[in-house]
Amino acid sequence: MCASLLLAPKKGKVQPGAMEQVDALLQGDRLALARILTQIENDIPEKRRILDELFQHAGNAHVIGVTGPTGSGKSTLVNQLAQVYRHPSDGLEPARVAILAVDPTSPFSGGAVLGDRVRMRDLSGDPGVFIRSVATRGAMGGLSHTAAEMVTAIDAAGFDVIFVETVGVGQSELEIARLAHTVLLIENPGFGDDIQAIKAGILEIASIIALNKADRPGVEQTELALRSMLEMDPSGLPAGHHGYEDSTGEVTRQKDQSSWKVPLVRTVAVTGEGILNLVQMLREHLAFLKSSGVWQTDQKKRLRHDLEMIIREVLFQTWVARMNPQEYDQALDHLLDRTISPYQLAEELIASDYAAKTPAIHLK
Ligand SMILES: Nc1nc2c(ncn2[C@@H]2O[C@H](COP(=O)(O)OP(=O)(O)OP(=O)(O)O)[C@@H](O)[C@H]2O)c(=O)[nH]1
Ligand SMILES: [Mg+2]
Repeated sequence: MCASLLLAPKKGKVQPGAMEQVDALLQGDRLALARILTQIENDIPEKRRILDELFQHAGNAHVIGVTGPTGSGKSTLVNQLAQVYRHPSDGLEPARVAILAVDPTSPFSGGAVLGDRVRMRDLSGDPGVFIRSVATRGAMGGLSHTAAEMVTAIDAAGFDVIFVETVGVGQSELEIARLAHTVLLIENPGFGDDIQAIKAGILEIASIIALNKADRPGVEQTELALRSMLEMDPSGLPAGHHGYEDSTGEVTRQKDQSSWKVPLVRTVAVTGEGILNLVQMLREHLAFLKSSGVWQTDQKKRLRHDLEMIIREVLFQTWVARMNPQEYDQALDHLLDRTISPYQLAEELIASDYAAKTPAIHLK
């Protein structure tokens, strides 16, 4: 069976003129971008072709993952950062900015509503800003899959900076580390008394830490605590090396020989204090990625990961297509009564399937 058939999404309605939409997107048509993002979300049959087409135009945007606890000020901060990128005071060209809010917290939590209202007020009407939210939690493939495809589309549409905002729960940090070039971690004062409150491993993925709500009490203690945690990163590597899943499925850390020292910036997102400094750090991180070659090696690792996910899927689907469902079900019964272990069964099934063509595959 051919790979493109195997990979074709099966659900969703065929939209007319998908390729015309791609052309319009590449010409900078915002409506076309919005439509294509919806098509990606809905997993329409032409999604594959659309993404194939967009791929060659992507790879230029600076993708900044913004993560941190609920209500820590991510939306307010991203809003402020976007303003600075749009209206740089230092003679730089204004950047085109997109914001992708992944799984925005329930409107009932309050924070999201306010943050988003402020965002709409300050940024709406600016053609150089594109804002979109996406709910992916619980969906097949998780955050990274749909969000990564959406980022590719936004990137191809010519945005220079893409903020991807996610609440720091579950696996989302690891996923954001895989998707983003720069991970901006937002923390707030007040956890200094309880250092355990900071999630294990979270500092490892941070490129920059913003200590937001620095107008609140406890900021000195929290800053000290965070700084000492950065110093004693247990892996022995400096923080700022993104975690990602390699081809063996193991989460490893990128060793990039970097000299990047994770900066900690105090911010007050509601007043804009510290924002210029934070933008400066984001720009410095981008310059560091480019000059050190990490940008290139990271990209290659990310693409390799994507490729291997696809290959796994194709191989698996090919194998499933060749299986006799009754035999497969019987084999599962042997597992159930524990007369064979999953490793042994996998080895047997693979060996019998490929016996005619290939030597038996031995799983480690
Ligand atoms: N005092 C103070 N309040 C802030 C600051 N930054 C944000 N806030 C407030 O904190 C609340 C939450 O802000 P959001 O920007 O919505 O936070 P968020 O992290 O995006 O929230 P979720 O998306 O719900 O996780 C809002 O009431 C903001 O006005 C700050 O620096 N100082
Ligand atoms: Mg938010």
